[in-house]
Amino acid sequence: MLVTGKQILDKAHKEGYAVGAFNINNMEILQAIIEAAEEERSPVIIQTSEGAIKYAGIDYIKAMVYVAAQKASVPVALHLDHGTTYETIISCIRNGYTSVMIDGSHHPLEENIAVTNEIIKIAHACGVSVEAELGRLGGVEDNISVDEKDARLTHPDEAVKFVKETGVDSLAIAIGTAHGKYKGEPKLDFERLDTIKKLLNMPIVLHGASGVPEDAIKKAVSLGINKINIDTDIRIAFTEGVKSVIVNKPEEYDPRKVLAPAKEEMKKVVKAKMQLFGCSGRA
Ligand code: PH4
Ligand code: ZN
Repeated sequence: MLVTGKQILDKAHKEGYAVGAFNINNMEILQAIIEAAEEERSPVIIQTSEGAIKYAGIDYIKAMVYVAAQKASVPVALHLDHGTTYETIISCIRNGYTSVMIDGSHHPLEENIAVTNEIIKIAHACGVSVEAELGRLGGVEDNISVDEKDARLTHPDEAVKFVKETGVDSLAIAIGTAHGKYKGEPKLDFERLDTIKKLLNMPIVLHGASGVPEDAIKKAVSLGINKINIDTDIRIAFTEGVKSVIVNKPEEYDPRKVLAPAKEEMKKVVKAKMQLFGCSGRA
């Protein structure tokens, strides 16, 4: 069944677990995630970046996710990940997304509040949930000093002001994770997370969670993370699955047989994440 992001995340916040938000770019990725959610009896957030929309087309994405959600017996939300332009966000609302992210994290605080409020006014009037971001995630390739990295992390007082002046449904915070493949081991600022969660008492989002060690994820969930974004780990599973066929059966030319192991690999990854995040059995 199709639900809003808020319906899924308010329950996770109340009951103290996190829900996986998995990025999709094509049908096989979507099917792998939905099958995993059904088998785990888990709520799930299907999300698409602006890049995914450009790649697949918003009409294809909407049609695929709506079919999947209508057939599914678990709650499914369709979410825009890192929306940056007014046009994309409005287009997602018009196309039936049940949740959108307005990423104003690159703006100064007041401007981030202003662009977030502009989206919230429209989204909430349409019954669509809104995620915003405060603080800057590192790129894994970023060659910046420790002080500079610290300065990018979410400031608790700013988070309080941001939520008070926007009324956003969930907030993505920067506590040391980065998008993409990590070179070293990420160090998460758990004290900062604990402080922010206690001050805000609302659903908190972690981006860049692929490659973060399991014990760090468990601790982050125990301290109040309720939505965890995973993309890179699914990309790796997909590519490894395809590679295994290309390498082991170079004579294979049926796309269905090339993609079947990729789907199985992705499904395994998603199921393991659901168990780790604590959303298995919560549907
Ligand atoms: N995301 C995924 C962003 C994907 O433009 P694009 O399609 O490459 O964007 O928002 C995450 O937080 C996932 O982080 P991960 O890559 O560490 O899993
Ligand atoms: Zn992200």
